[in-house]
Amino acid sequence: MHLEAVLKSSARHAKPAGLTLQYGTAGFRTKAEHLDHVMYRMGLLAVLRSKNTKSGIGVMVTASHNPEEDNGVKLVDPMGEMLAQEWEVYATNLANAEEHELQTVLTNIIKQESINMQQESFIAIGRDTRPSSENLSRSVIDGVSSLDSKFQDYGLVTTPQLHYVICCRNTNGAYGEPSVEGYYQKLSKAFKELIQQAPGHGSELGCLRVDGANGIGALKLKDMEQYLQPMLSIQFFNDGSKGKLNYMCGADYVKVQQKAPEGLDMKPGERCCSFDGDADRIVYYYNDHDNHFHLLDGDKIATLISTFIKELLSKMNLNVKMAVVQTAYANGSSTRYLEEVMKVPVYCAKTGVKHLHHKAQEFDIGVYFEANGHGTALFSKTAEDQIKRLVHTGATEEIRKSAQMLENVINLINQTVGDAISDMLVIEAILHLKGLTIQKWDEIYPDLPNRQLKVKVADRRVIETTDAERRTIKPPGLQEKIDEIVKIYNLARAFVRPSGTEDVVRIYAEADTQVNADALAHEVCLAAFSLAGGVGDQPQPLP
Ligand code: G16
Repeated sequence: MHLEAVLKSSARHAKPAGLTLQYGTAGFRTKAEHLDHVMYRMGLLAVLRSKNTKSGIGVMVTASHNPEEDNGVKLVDPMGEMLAQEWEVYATNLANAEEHELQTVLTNIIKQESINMQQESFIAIGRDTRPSSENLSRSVIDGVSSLDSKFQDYGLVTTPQLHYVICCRNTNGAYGEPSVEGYYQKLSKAFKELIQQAPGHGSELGCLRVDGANGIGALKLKDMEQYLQPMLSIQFFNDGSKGKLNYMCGADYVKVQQKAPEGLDMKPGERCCSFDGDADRIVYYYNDHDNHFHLLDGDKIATLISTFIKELLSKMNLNVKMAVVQTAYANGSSTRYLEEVMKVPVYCAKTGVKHLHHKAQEFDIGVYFEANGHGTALFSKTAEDQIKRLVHTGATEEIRKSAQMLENVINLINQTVGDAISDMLVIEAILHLKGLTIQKWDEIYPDLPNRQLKVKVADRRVIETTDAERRTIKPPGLQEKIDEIVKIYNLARAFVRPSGTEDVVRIYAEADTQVNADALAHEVCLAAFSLAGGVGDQPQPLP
């Protein structure tokens, strides 16, 4: 196999000698200045994957919730899902090959996957608003072009918009029109139809305050706003016109800090939400009349959506298998509510949407959400067909109406990946259809107080986990220490895991009171610091 053009161009995207990177929770992620060679090579890999699957593949340049100085890349597989895990190894090998090894690594992938290099390929490229993203996406295009592949540069798009476009292209338009315009039209049509089905609640939802994390989500939602009026009026905050991406704002900040983003003044009861840096996550929140902040995270969203779907299914007498998939971060109260009150089976997957998505695909209807607000609902082909049939053939008006509502939910929710804009519209529609205020939604079940912390260690790979990341198996003694600490507190749970997107170890703790959750998180943090090789100053208790 002659790859002269590839090697020649590669010299313009030279890998810093000795730099090794790991394919993490959502692709490669690190400081932007270390990523030029990775982008070029992911352009190459995307072409090989496209030839291998005989389908279009997406490459999104983004580091999502990470600070503005970071960047990263997410690869999108044919149906809009994350890159198949078997290919993550190829991605790592390719990213870490020294210049002189590149030809061998490429040839091995081609051989191992029996790739026909004459097969046509197509790559869709998108990027977020980071200052480094434009140049890095050019490096992806260089990689794609050096293998003579067709491509389309979609420019500034949200991550879920790129996933949507890929799915539309590969289903020959069955999922929708493969353009950002097509995305706006599909979602807004389903949203409008859903809202109009609300008996006696009118068709205006009032104002929603959106924190755009100073990122791409704000830009795209502004473009879409005209399609949503007059039903939904949006007030934008952190729209990128002045602040820095993800700095003191955005879904990750709000979830981890458990407070409102900077620059957003809330009056009691006002409905607010935050997107993350590439608009694939969303969390809601409000202040009550005593000015206490209330967060409605991915767990609350999963409960709202799955309860709504379950109610419709029971009105339709439709017996399909539905489940909710969460991660170890799910608040214990949400899991109990879903299992014990809603009687919905709940499964725990490892962190990373790729894991939740796969688990959710095992059911007729799989609702998956990470507590950080990343999630969606998946409907199997059989479930979709049954629902669509009932829209016309349902025995009663109630069955037909419920089926119609569910069909609109199917069209409104982005089934390819978690999507802040699509999830927001689904939530707004459900609140409206059920006549729920954000307070009433919050009151469905009370969250257990919880705390997330992070700690820096010399090499986070010294921590190995098992049981969907709920327990550690390495370093020796850490799990025993955590068990010992957890025993002291009521309704307590805690775990430690290495992040796959940042160079930190994450700590999660929940307990009966906030004071206890904070103390538990701190003690676990100290244990991780001392047993996993913490660097810098010893973590201090929360003020
Ligand atoms: C990515 C993944 C999420 C994951 C998050 C944090 O989110 O897509 O599934 O929860 O990273 O992962 P970790 O704890 O391993 O750092 P995003 O929104 O940053 O792409």
